[in-house]
Amino acid sequence: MSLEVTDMILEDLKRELIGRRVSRREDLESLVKNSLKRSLREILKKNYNETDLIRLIRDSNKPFIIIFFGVNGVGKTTTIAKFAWMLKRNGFSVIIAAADTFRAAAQEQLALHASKLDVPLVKGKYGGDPASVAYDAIQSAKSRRVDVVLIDTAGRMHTDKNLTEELKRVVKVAKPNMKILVLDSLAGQDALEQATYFEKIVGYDMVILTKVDADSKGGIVLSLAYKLNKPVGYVGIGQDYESLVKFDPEWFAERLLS
Ligand SMILES: Nc1nc2c(ncn2[C@@H]2O[C@H](COP(=O)(O)OP(=O)(O)O)[C@@H](O)[C@H]2O)c(=O)[nH]1
Ligand SMILES: [Mg+2]
Repeated sequence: MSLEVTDMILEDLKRELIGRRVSRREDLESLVKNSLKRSLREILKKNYNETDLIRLIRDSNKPFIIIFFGVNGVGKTTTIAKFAWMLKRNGFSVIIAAADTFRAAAQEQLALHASKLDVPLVKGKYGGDPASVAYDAIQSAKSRRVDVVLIDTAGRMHTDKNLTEELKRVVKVAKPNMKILVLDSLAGQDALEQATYFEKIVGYDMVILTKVDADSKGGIVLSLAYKLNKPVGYVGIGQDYESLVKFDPEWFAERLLS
């Protein structure tokens, strides 16, 4: 958790607790813990509007286009597979665009998921133009009347200027209905830096926080809510398709203190 957020929570606690009369029978520890929980919950709820993605897609023109980005290894590809699974379960048809043409194995990884999920995949050549892969997938979705296009992209850092320009171009060509930043809960304060960077270059509507099942409390969520006004829509809690769940502020506050 960042120093800034910590300070804010401490201030909150002071306001709430200093000068308060406590009866002899009251348990001090649980009194403090409850105040702390209330404070965390308030921050987590600050910008939280429960995005009902399923309804949003149902009510939108088709195809509904979602692009996923984030640095290498955060879980973009896995999250897209989970998303495809969830969307199919809700009755939507899905097509995946493998617009990560940068890493040789990336296309194969997606192809494996696509065949397991029985979802069509549009691939590009290794080193090819990711924007044209996205474009082809969207055209194909239009002609086949597919509901949702999920676009996977190559991982990138702010140090890589080419990849930054490339992502901007993919976004420009695809004109997505929704942009999703994928962050790894194990990245700690680095995740905040990534969130700031991607906000600057392309912006995004939602964050998905992965690997919350690993040994991490995910304190980054507090910074995201407090500093960037960004809601976390879903969290990844495992490697299988079912392990993508809606973010729940109550659950998260509980978890931070457990
Ligand atoms: N435990 C756990 N592992 C995850 C989760 N999401 C992704 N992973 C793993 O993280 C690794 C990198 O994922 P990948 O989707 O290839 O990341 P990408 O480079 O961003 O596309 C893989 O081994 C995934 O199985 C999650 O929610 N929990
Ligand atoms: Mg990938």
